[in-house]
Amino acid sequence: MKQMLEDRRYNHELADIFHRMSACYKYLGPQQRFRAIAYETASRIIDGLKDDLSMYPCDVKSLDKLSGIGESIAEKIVEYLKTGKITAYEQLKNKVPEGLLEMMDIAGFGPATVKIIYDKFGLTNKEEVIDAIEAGKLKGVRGFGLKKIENLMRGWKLYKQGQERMLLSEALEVGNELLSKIRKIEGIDKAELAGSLRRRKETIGDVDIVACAKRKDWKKISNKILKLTQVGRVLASGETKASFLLKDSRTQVDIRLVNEDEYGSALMYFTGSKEHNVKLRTWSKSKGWKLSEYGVFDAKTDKRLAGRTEEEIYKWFHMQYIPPELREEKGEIELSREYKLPKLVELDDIRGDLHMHSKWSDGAEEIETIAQFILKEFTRYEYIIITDHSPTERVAGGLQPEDFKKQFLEIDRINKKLGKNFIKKGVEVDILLDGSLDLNDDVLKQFDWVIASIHTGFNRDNTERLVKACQHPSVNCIGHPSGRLIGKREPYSIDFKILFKKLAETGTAIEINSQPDRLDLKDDFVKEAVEHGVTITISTDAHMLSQFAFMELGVSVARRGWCTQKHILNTQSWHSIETFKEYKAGFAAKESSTINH
Ligand code: DGT
Ligand code: CA
Ligand code: CA
Ligand code: ZN
Repeated sequence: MKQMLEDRRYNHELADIFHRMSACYKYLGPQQRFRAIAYETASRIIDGLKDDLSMYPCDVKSLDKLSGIGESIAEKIVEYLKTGKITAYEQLKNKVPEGLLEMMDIAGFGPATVKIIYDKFGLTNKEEVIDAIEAGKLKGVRGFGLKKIENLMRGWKLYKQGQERMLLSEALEVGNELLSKIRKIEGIDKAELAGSLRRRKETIGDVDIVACAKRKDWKKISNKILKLTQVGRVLASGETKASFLLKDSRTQVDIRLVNEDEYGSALMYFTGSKEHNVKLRTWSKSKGWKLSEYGVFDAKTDKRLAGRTEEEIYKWFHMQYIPPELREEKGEIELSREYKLPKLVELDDIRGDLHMHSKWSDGAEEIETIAQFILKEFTRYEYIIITDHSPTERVAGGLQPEDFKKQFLEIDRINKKLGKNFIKKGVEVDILLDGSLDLNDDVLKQFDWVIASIHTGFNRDNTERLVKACQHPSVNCIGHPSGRLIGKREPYSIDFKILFKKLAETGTAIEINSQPDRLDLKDDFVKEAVEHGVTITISTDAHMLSQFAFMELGVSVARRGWCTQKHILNTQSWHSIETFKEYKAGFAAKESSTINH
């Protein structure tokens, strides 16, 4: 049988090459802008494909049919599948400083900056560049003022942090793949993800797995694990523990083998968080018990009291089960002792997706294809809202008012064909620099759902812009509120207290955007928003079909933010969403009447 990681090889390699080709074109200047965009799109699409390209028919005509892949790029794919290289890429590499290209992924290092660095200083890799900046060698060069240098160093720091930790989505993918293989090894009774991955933190340092088997089999099992195709360099291999790096990546994996009667306590210990563990252990000590990774024991007699499962331990402690997402030492232990933990929202509670893009703006698919896909793959969904971009988003194919009119007709046509009002008419409207919106009120009124988002002006405090958007009578939700891209762009500054108050007062919702590098609003702020009475939405912002699965990530952010089903708007029927909108409309009417009198 062919192994999963090997099956996926072509997609990752090709996505990577197309990303580099896009970088080459970016470097070569504005006249190559469209090529740069086309290759970046192709890279994203290939990375998001469910099946490996090697499973597709290897000819230009079939590949050309993939949305977002044009004929010229299809040719490159065929060439790569057949020969293992792309001639155009080999030629392009000669025209650019290859070692500097990846710097353009770092905030602040645009093509113009990188070009100056290369032309003026002849630096050829990023370490040299950073050394030069730190040594003050770029000072005084035109275009490298104090502010610019600061900016570059901030971008670099963020980039380095991003390299050290993985995004949750990547870690889940490799973690689950490994887990399913480990569970199949003979002698393994049970196995589970542990660590920050089980707690679903937004970034993951390393992957932890706890597995249970009879002691006599440990050595055999350990050897089998280290022979899995995913395993690269082995860092440690004892009887009870195996640590290794994944092949082709810096990701570390720690696997522990434990006995059946200590599986629960080991899982609990290695799930963490460390702070949670310390607190729980201290508390149990005060009760005369000893809690460790090996079990719960009587402190005096050392008699084993519990440890086979986590449930058994909580039961012994007279505590409510604490979901891993809450184990962060934020009051969960106290509440669990009173059986007062919230019943967290679940993926199955979600009844619709409120943010997505179609081919009309920068999405990859036609609206009809999206609807058919959702009806087949997400059978619980009762509605979806198409929210393409407004005019200002030129690069993202923002629509003009007359385009939206045409889009409405198209949506009506498809809904009629489906026999139900499944697709709703929405928009992601830009919040302009002064806080006004990119479409006028008459246009905005016609949508079923309006998300207002910031896509410009990231280097300032944006509280006022967002507050103004909340006050707009047609705005139902604020999209990706902090603007951050994990590992790439810091959030802009916002006074969340002011924003949350305004959201609650005006009946405007706030989004948890489920894109893996956004996860924005983030967990801690979600908790705070809910405490202020703000309504939350969880949306994918999908630009292609594979991204609808990101909903799971958004739900885990909501769970880490202590949300129950009732805090999340899209766990409700469309009828309830209409009711939510009425509150806003009522608020807006009241406001305008107080202004008029
Ligand atoms: P990460 O990998 O940085 O994303 O975060 P974690 O939480 O997965 O941390 P990791 O991999 O170092 O350790 C896994 C778990 O093991 C951690 O959540 C709690 C437990 N643990 C590790 N070191 C200690 C420790 O010194 N004391 C206690 N009480 N628990 C620890
Ligand atoms: Ca870990
Ligand atoms: Ca670890
Ligand atoms: Zn969007």
